[in-house]
Amino acid sequence: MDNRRFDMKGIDMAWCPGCGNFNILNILKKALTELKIEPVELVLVSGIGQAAKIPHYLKTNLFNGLHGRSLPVATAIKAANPNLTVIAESGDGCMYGEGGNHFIHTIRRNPDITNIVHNNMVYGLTKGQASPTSQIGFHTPVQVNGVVLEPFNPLTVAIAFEASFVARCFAGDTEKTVDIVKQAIIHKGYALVDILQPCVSFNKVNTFQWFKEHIYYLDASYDPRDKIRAFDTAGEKEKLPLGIIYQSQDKKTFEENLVAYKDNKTPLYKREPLRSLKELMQSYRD
Ligand SMILES: Cc1ncc(C[n+]2csc(CCOP(=O)(O)OP(=O)(O)O)c2C)c(N)n1
Ligand code: SF4
Ligand SMILES: [Mg+2]
Repeated sequence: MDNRRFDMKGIDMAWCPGCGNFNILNILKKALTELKIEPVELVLVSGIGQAAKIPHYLKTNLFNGLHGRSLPVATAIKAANPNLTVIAESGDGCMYGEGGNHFIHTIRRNPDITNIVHNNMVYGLTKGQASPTSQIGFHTPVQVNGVVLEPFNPLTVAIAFEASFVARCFAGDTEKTVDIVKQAIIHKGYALVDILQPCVSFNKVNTFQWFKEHIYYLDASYDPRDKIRAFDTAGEKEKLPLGIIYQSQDKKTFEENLVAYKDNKTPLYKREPLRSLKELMQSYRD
C-alpha cells in the first residue's frame, strides 16, 4: 500500500508556499498508509480555517462543517458506524476557540476518535488575529498592543478532563509525528494530537526556527500513565515537551456506553430509523 492512494488529482491547494500544513498532510497520509487503513474506511471531519481544508486534499470520505463544530459530528459518525476510523482535524482557533465547548464535552464523552489540531497559534484564514493559543505579547492588526491573555493550554485542559490520550508533536518532524499519529489512531478512546505548525504568513514569531529552539522530546523513561507527572509536564512553558504526554486505557468509549448497543451490536446506520424520524425526514421532502 502506498501513500498515493489518498492523493487527489488536479486540485488547487490554497495553502501558502512553506506552510506547515503541507507536511501535516504528508504525515497523515503516511500514518494512514502504514496502518493499512483504506480510504473507504476513513472519515475526516473538519470545521473552518486553513487547517480545516485538509479533508479537501485527501481522497477519502469527508464532512466539512461549521467553524468549531467538527467534534460533535465526528462523535455522531463514530456512533452511527463504529467500524469507521474517524478523525476530526482543524486549527487551534476552530478546536480550542469557537469549538472550545465541544472540545471539553467530547473529552468527557470519550468517543473512539482521533482529534488532530494544527496549532499555529494564530487565526490563519482570517489573516492573522490572535487565537486562544497565541502567546502573550503577540502583536496583530486587532491586538495592536499585543496579546495580554494567558494562552489556552489544550494539554493541561485535556488531562484535567480525563482525556484518554494526549500528545503534542511538531509539523517539521515527519518521522516522530507519524509514529504519534499512528498511536493516536490505534488508541481506543478520544485521542488529542496537538501539532505545532508554523504559519509563515501571519505568525512571524513562532517560526520553524522558534519551534526548533523551544521544543524537546520526552525520553524513554517518561511514563505517560502517571497523571500527576503528565499534568506538570503538559504545563511546562520554557520548552514545550513533545511526545505522548498522557495515556489511560481505563475508560469506556462513548459507543460502548450507548444504550442502543447494549443488546444489539448492529451499527446504527444499518438499522431501520425510528418511525418518528422517518416522518420527520419525509416532512422535509413534502
Ligand atoms: C462562528 C464563526 N466565527 C468566526 C468565523 C470566521 N473564521 C473563519 S476561520 C477563522 C479562524 C481560523 O483559525 P484556526 O482555526 O486557527 O485555523 P487556521 O486558519 O489558523 O488553520 C475564523 C475566525 C466563522 N467562519 N464562523
Ligand atoms: S495563512 Fe498561514 S496557516 Fe494559512 S496557508 Fe498560509 S502559512 Fe499556512
Ligand atoms: Mg490557527
